[in-house]
Amino acid sequence: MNNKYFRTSPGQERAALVGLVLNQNKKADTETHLEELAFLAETAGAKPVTNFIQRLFKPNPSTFVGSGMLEKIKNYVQENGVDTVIFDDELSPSQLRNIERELNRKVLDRTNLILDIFASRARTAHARIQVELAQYEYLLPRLAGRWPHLERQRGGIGLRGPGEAEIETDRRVIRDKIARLKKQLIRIDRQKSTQRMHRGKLVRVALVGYTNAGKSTLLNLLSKSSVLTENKLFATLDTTVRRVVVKNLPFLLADTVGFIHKLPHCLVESFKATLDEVREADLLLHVIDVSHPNFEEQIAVVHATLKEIGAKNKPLFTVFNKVDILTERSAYHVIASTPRNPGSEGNTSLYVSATEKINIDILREKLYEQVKEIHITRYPYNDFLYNLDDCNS
Ligand SMILES: Nc1nc2c(ncn2[C@@H]2O[C@H](COP(=O)(O)OP(=O)(O)OP(=O)(O)O)[C@@H](O)[C@H]2O)c(=O)[nH]1
Ligand SMILES: [Mg+2]
Repeated sequence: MNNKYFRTSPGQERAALVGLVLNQNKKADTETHLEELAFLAETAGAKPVTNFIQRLFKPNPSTFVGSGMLEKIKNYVQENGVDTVIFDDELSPSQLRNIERELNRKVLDRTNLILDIFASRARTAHARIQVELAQYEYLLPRLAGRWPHLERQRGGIGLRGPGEAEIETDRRVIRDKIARLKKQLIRIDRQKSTQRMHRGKLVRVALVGYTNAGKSTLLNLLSKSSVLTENKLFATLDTTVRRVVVKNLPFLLADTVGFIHKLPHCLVESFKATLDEVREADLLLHVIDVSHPNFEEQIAVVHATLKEIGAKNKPLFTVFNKVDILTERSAYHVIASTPRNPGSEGNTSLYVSATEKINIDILREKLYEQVKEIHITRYPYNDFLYNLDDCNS
């Protein structure tokens, strides 16, 4: 047992985390992914108590881990009062059922956990509908035989959102709900795209990046707003658009949902309208938490997600944030591993700290230059002074 973990407040779910090291992959990578899974579990309100890691050539088709490992997990959860076992990969419906039957505990996977966090954090009707749709899409193939032994203790992580009221076991009912939610979303999407059209020709910049990188902190700083920022994953789910003026140049800056390793496809699908803000932007401001030990993988995840949503070829301005907490050793690593010519990552890049306001004036200056280049193609004969209303959505 890992000594750094201990029993916490009553009512808090105790969770064991499980990850595989596949094929020739490095164990350290799985460990980092489990650290992130632990952060996700904490964000959802659970207390991660231990990790199980197994090296396999490929996942076991019926139980994901091997039978010996499953036995080991079973003994551990029984002896240590573990309520929930969370797997770092998406489990197939049959794997989920088999593991639950064997462990006699609630079993969640990474997708389930992310959906749960989205469900508890969705504030607007739009976000709630998007999350609910993704949850039903996830639930549909997994309905039969789930959690029969947990019937009396409904609720808790993985069972919030649509699960909280009552999970209908009738697939038809769920399909009807999915159809209804999709219709509602189409209606909202239409309204949103009309709103965006009414914003006129102002240059649109969208903050993109891994969750917790500091996007909302930068939006607040550049636009003097007070959007929620938190050291938790997925603090932002809804899009906020603010009108920013640098020198005399106005433009729109959008803050939106962050990306994550293995972002569930159903969420990307149902958050399409939210991500339109990124897809339709003229310039992307990619915010990177450079203090994170895995920031390079996070950059790759962001690029892959941008490709998935069809926003790959946009001009990109890369901002390496949180330089204030870089240790000297990691600073060397960062400088050695970032492109020699930062321009090759996109148009330009810059090291900043949003909280300590390091290099923010330079960021404003660089943003000004980039936005101006686009702006003058739209307003070739005018100066920059326009009287436009604030555009918040
Ligand atoms: N040390 C340090 N912390 C920062 C900096 N910028 C942001 N943070 C902190 O990082 C955490 C996440 O910041 P947010 O602005 O909420 O990050 P985000 O990218 O909007 O995250 P999501 O909305 O969850 O995707 C907060 O606790 C911030 O205070 C920085 O430059 N230095
Ligand atoms: Mg945010």
